[in-house]
Parts: sequence; C-alpha cells; structure tokens
Amino acid sequence: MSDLRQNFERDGFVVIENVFNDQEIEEMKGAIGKIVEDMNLAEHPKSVFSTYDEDKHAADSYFLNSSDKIRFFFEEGAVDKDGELTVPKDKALNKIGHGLHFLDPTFKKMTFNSKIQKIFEGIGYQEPEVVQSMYIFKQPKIGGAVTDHVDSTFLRVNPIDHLTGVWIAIDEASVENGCLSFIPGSHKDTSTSDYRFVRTHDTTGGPLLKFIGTRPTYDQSKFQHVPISKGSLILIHGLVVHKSEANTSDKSRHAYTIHVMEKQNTEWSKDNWLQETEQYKFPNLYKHDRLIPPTYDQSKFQHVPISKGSLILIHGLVVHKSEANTSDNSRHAYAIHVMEKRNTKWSEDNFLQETENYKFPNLYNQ
Ligand SMILES: O=C(O)CCC(=O)C(=O)O
Repeated sequence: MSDLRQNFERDGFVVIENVFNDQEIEEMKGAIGKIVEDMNLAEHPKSVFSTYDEDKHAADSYFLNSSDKIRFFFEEGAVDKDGELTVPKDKALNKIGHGLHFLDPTFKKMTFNSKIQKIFEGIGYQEPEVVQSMYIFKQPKIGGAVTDHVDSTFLRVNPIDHLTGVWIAIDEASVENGCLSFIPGSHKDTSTSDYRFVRTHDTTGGPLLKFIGTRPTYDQSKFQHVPISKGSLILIHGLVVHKSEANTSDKSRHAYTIHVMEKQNTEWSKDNWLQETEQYKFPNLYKHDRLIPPTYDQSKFQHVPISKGSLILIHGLVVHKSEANTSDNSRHAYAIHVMEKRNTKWSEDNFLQETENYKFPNLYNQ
C-alpha cells in the first residue's frame, strides 16, 4: 500500500504538497473573480444565514437547489439587518457552490484533472463520483469560524466511509488566517454518526432542512493545526473531525473544495440535502464526458420573424434561441408554458413548483 493511502487511513487526512502550480492557482482565482464580478446582487438572497423564521424557507430553498447551479452564500458579518451588504460584494462572500466543477470550465478542468484522478486511484477508489464543489473565501477580518464537524453529517452514504473531501489551498493557509485543524484518527470512531443534516421533505412552507440526532462534542485539546502552502491540498476522510478558526488576519484564505463518493456498492442517502437532478448526475471523476452540454449546429437555425399579435407554438424539445436586440425597436413578448397533465409527472427537481397558494390551473376550465 502506498504511503499516501497508509497515512490517509491512519489519520483520516493527508497533505499533498504542490499539486497545483502558480498558473493554475491564478486561473482559479481569476475564474472566481469573474463569476463574482458578473453576479447580479439583486438576483441572490443575502439573508441566507439569517435565523429569522420567515426567511428560513427561502434561504433553505436557495441552498437546497444549488447542487446544479453556481450560487452565492454571504458572511453573516457582511449583511446588515435589512439584508444589505456592508462591504463590497467580493469581500462579502462566505462561499460559492455547489456546481462549479461542471458548470465553470476552469473548475471543471481543475477537478477532472489527472493529478486528482491519480490521488483517488492511490486511495483505491474504483468509481469515484464528484458530488459537489465549493469555493470558500474565508475573508480577511470577517471570515467566520467553521465549527468542528465531520463531512458525513452533511453528505451521508452507505457504507458511511465512502466519502472523501479534497481541500485545495488557493492562498497559503496558516494558523493566522484560519487553516484547517484535525483530530488525527478520529475517523475510526463512528459512534456519533446519528447526527445528521437532512432534508425535512416539508411541503407546507416550513424549514426544508434540519439537524437530527445528538450533536457530538470533541476534546478541543486533540485538534492539530494543518497549515499548507498555496497549491497544496488536503485529502479529508468523510468521518474525520475537523474545523477552522475565524480569519482575524488581513490575509485572504481562499480554498476550492470538492467531495467525492466511492460509488461502487454505495447508496446515496435520499435525505441528503444534495441530490442529483434531471440536469445533473454526479459525474465520474475518471470519465466525465456525459457532463459536456449539447452543442447545436448553428448553421441549421432558421429565423422565425412574426407580426405583432401572432404567436409561435414551441415544442418542449425543439432547439431554439434568440439573438441580442441591437436595434432601436423593442421586442416585447408574453410567453406561457403548458403541460399535458394526463399521465404526466412534474419533476420534483424543476425550479418551478406548485405552492400552497398556487396549483397549476387547467387551461380549459378557469
Ligand atoms: O474551509 C474551511 O474553513 C472549512 C471547510 C470544511 O470544513 C469543509 O468544507 O468541510
């Protein structure tokens, strides 16, 4: 067995030095900078960590539906009581998740990378599937602490030890700016695994997420700081106890992380907050071709100009598009989408869902 695997199995984590070079790190920083720059603040709730009950459902829903999207989560210390940012948006983010690894070309390239693939081959993964990705900012001065936890509380698989995190330092992570700390060997104790963060499956407008079981307490004297250099990474067993302190320094402590499940003979819990969707099936780390979005032959498109008052009936499977309006004329349209309800199931993964106050009305009898 390799040293890497031996150390990983002994401690529940292992540092691998200098996996990504400066150019790759700069590329990831540049890509996240662009994503933040392009983000329209008005389109994203800033109250995602609010404890107000009336915000809870919306915040849960934003989080719960982020597996196949690029979504933005703010630092509590960066949002005032009216939901307004108190610092510029690039300094206000706690993290971005959870579909960077397949939606953004740079993070896709860094994730499905021969270096990461070799690491998983090295720890014996046969069918590794990347379930999520996050870019964590740990902002200077306001980057909050991450309390002690094990990742399997949030991402549960059966067998329980078939989950591993990869934590890539985009900045040097030191004691000063809030590096990770671990309790070495703690992954061997599964006695507190009843503690979980799960979906409630609530349909009445209440909280969609909750913790169940008893929250474990850990002996704080057993934690060891694990500072690492930019471009190095830590492989994190799903059951190893870890945490990070607040970043009270002037230095940023960015990290890019992915979580990988050994899919072979493994069951993904239906109660996990993170689920596959129609658009997103967990991609295999070793062969991820199925993620590539379809491309269409642009020469086959036909323009369909129509007069005011006319309409176009559009099949749900027909490929269509429209170009930007660079003219002086407006081009308003009113669009509806109609489903044949008979013998039809509406996908639970659709962003659009019926609510208590809104059931899809029948077109023929209103
Ligand atoms: O980046 C951090 O400070 C904590 C990350 C972590 O613990 C996790 O993603 O499980």
